[in-house]
Amino acid sequence: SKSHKIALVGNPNSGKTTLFNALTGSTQYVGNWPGVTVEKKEGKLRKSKTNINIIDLPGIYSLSPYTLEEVVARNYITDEKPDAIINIIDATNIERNLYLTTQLKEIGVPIIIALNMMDVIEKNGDKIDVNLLEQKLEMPIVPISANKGTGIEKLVKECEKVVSDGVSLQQSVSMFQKDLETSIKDIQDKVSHLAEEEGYNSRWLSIKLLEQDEKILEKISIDNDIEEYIDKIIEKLETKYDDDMESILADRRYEFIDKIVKVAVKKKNKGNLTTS
Ligand code: BGO
Repeated sequence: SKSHKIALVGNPNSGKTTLFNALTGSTQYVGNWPGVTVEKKEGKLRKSKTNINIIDLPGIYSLSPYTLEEVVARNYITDEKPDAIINIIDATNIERNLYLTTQLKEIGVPIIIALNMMDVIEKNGDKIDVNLLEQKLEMPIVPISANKGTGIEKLVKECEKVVSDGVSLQQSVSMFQKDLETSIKDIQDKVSHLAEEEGYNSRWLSIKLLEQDEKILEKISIDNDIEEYIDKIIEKLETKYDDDMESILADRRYEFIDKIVKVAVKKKNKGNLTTS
């Protein structure tokens, strides 16, 4: 039967190695990513009737073009097109971890969130409304504790479900403000043919062009008139927000996360102890 691919993505220290071991056991294969000395690990999803390969991507905080690890991770996702992504999140550090999630969501590959360190959340008496978080992020979330082995079976089931139901389970939500979404749409109209040729999600490509992502600009060739069109849009937005485009978009991602975390996460000790 056909072998499916699911990429494992998460921040450093989120418990990614622990989860990878729990999911793949002794079936692991270790090598390097082509051309770079970044370790590549692959393994078969254990305890599954479906033939699924888990590909461990480097631990990263975002998908910028500035570090080797981030470029390796995003090239894998955009070029190799895994069936889905397991995005492991450290639940005790949810705001910071969700930044990567917002960027993964922009690519348009189905995401399953493995919400890790739930034992610590419970021990601290904190509460995370997982259903609400699922609704707001529009992706399945499985609470787990990778080192205790809890939630792993449910995660395996979600993996099987996502590869059998295929894509279009999730839409990339419009997480930016209206003016930014309009700009993304405008660029999308101009580059949809190019996105198709390159095999990119057109919304993702448009966001990268807005950010003037150096790795994408190196890779593709855009007509001069489209380039000028995009430059004008960027200039208008940067003047309006008095900031550079990358920061404008990053701020909007954090706003999107803030709004969700405010309603879905209740900390027992709100951390006011340090403000004396
Ligand atoms: C040490 N719950 C708890 N409480 N801890 C977890 C969980 C969980 O669900 N999952 C993972 N950890 P990695 P990256 C450690 O190594 O998988 C722990 O970078 C220690 N080591 O056991 O390595 C996990 O691959 C000494 O902790 O993460 C590990 O993403 C004292 O989180 C750490 C305490 O997991 C990072 C912890 C010598």
